[in-house]
Amino acid sequence: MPAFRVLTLNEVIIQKQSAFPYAKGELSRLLSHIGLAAKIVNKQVNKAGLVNILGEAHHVNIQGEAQQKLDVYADEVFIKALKASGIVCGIASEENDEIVIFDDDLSLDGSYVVCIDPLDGSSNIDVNVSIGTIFSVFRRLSPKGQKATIEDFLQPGTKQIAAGYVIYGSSTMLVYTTGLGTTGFTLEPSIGEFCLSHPYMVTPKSGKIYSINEGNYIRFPQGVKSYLKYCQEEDKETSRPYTSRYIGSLVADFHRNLLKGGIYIYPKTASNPNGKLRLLYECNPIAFLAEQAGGLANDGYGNRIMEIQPTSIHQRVSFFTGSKNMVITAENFMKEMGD
Ligand code: AHM
Ligand code: MG
Repeated sequence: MPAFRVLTLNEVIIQKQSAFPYAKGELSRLLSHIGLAAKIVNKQVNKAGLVNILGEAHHVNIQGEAQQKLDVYADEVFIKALKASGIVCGIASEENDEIVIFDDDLSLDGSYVVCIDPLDGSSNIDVNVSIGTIFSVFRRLSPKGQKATIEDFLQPGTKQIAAGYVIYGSSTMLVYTTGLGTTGFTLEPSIGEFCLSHPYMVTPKSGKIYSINEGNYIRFPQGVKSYLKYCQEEDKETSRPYTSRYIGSLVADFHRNLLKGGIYIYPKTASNPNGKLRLLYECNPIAFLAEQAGGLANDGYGNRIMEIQPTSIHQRVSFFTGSKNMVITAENFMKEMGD
């Protein structure tokens, strides 16, 4: 018989609800809808190699059914689940150029907007490598009862009410924060529940892992090049050389570094002059989780990611996140090289 000391996502959300300033159970409902959508997407991700779900979106399969790419499917599932929650009035998603506004009576009264990357790590989807969902929740600025506006989404990350990710990896995990620490749950597939597995996630102050796409080396700012040289130099006192690990899935790379200690860098490059990653639904939520676990998330130029005022929903930003001391050292190299 199981010990029944297992706490599920919904139980923990309800337990923590009273500590939340706007406690009316709304945020709990929203997070549990995200958990539900994650389970549906997870099911599909798990059988991605078996079913004809991969390939071109809108391609018609042998039964005459329209096939969908997994990222389009995930987008639809999360949108439906968030709409069904009745407390979200709009969504900004990586999959949609414009914001998606929910204009049914219930949703118009919703207090929240969500920024989401429904399935991040697109290059890994078709090859059975870890991918993730990343989300960020804000209270709306526009009056309730009206349609959500773009301004509701263009809030700095410091205004996030909640953020999190789902990693579809060797296990499926949901990691979230509401500003009271970073908490992780692992999906127990046989009972279909996210079970509390990482109550207080604290990232090491220093780590030994650096994660960056070194194939872009020639296009990196000089500060990043110098920092990489530092990472690779021999120095027993600081456990160098460090180890290089790069999956190419932000959630998976960040998750590993969060647990083990490390730094993730996606800098500005000659081909991506503003960086590649998106502020609203990739960097802000990851930054919130990193800071709540004792880490840092900056742009490489001494600016805190969560303090950047967004100007457009798909805005890109250069991103340095992970163990505090490593981010500080990397930014010192950037400062020294003046780029
Ligand atoms: P995507 O939103 O198209 O999937 O791009 C985001 C991904 C991140 O998950 C990952 O960290 C990064 O892009 C990898 O980029 P690159 O292949 O340039 O290293
Ligand atoms: Mg993405």
